[in-house]
Amino acid sequence: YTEKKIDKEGVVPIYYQLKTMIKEQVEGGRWKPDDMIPSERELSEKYKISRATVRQAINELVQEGILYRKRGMGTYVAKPKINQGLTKLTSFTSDMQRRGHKPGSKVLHMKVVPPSKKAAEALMLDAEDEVVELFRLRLADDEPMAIEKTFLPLEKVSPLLNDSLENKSLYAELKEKCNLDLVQATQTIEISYPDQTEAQFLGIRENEPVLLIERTTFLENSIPIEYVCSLYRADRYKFTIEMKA
Ligand code: 16G
Repeated sequence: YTEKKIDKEGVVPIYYQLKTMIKEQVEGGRWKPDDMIPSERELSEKYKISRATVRQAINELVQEGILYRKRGMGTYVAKPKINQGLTKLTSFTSDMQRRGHKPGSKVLHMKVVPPSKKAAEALMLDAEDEVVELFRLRLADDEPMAIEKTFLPLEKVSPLLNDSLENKSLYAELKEKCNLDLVQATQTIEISYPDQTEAQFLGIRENEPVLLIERTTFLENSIPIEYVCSLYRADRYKFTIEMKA
């Protein structure tokens, strides 16, 4: 492996060249998750560039979730994002297990409420019908990944109310306790920003972008059973879509 050099005469900004070099070290696996990277001073001396230039490169890599800082300690390599496929209808629990992470969830609340307009529409309910609103924080290896607000028609899922769903798979419970088979889902993904409470639950800064994901899940014969609105950490999560021509 030969070290790349910084081209000081070119049109590509110097900070950008350094940023690319650091990214390549991380992606190439030479710098591993939780490794400490050289300090600003070391990098500026090594490449004979200003500390402000080094700082700009590092700041941007921190913002992109490739590096993270520990106060008064240094800058470290972040863990790679969790990559979830969007080809199969799966649960958070099975996704995490398949990737070798320990799934977890904290129930923030579970209550019976009248459906919101959106939930009523998605679940094809009337205003008089009731829904179970389940608000959960999802964890991977004890680290917060997402918050999910799930709406389920009470009429079909009442056995869920008997037990706590703490650290349990909703999909597994729907199958076992309610005898419901989920067969398909429609999902949208867009950018959003958490409010103060949401950011706190996710352990991120307020106004750090997140992925807003809405899903409606169906039983056989297109009967809607679940409407979920979730916020996923954009610094820890990415999605892969498979396409066939
Ligand atoms: C995933 C789904 C969510 C579903 C949950 C069930 C996405 C974006 N969301 O988190 O809609 O309610 O799995 O997981 O994939 P569980 O069975 O582990 O509770």
